[in-house]
Amino acid sequence: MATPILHIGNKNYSSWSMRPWLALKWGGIAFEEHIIPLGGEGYGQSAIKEVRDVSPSGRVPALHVDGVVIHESLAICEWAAEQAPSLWPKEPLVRAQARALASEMHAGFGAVRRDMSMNVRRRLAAEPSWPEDTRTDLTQLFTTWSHALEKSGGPFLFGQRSIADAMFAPVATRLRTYKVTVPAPAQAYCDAIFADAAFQDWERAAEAETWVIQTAEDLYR
Ligand SMILES: N[C@@H](CCC(=O)N[C@@H](CS)C(=O)NCC(=O)O)C(=O)O
Repeated sequence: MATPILHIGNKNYSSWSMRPWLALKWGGIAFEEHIIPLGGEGYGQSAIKEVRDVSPSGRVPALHVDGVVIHESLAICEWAAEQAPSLWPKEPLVRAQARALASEMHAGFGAVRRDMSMNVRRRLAAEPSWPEDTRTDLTQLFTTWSHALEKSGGPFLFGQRSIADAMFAPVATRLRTYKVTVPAPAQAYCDAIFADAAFQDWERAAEAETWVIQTAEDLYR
């Protein structure tokens, strides 16, 4: 297999890119990354030319492996888990639960994604007052996390790092950015993500980026 190439967006803004990037790193899978600065013409309409050139959906992330393109963050994570099975928990029923949480993140938490777009280096001075659906999402998020953490004992959702954590890692940065009041077990979980070496590599790169996308706050969730 030739070295796969992961096409991603700006590390500061592209939450969907962070997820498979972490999974590949955690799986110890060698890959090259190619950043396409999002913004400009076609942005927000899946119509950026450089993105369309590498991804059939017009969105990143997209992984190129031996002439095949895998788009969709969760599908890339699944490919990574086929190379590195420890990316999912070993026990089948626990693995099913981890998959459920990863899917729940991929398909859900729409209000959090709408109101708290990822901006790794941003810090608000005070928590905004959230609409009801966002508060409902946050309650659901903390409940989901605390059930998993209580059962596993932490520090990650299923004990060891898994794809479920890769899917939720951008959310941890959002809670920090928007100064959300976070219950203690959820905060301990966020801190475990923030202490992760691969996460810190991504964070450093995000902080060093100079691109600014004004509209990203409304678009990238
Ligand atoms: N469901 C997709 C979502 C990917 C997505 O929305 N990517 C954004 C960047 S975070 C994008 O490429 N946007 C391009 C555009 O809006 O034109 C996945 O899970 O990979």
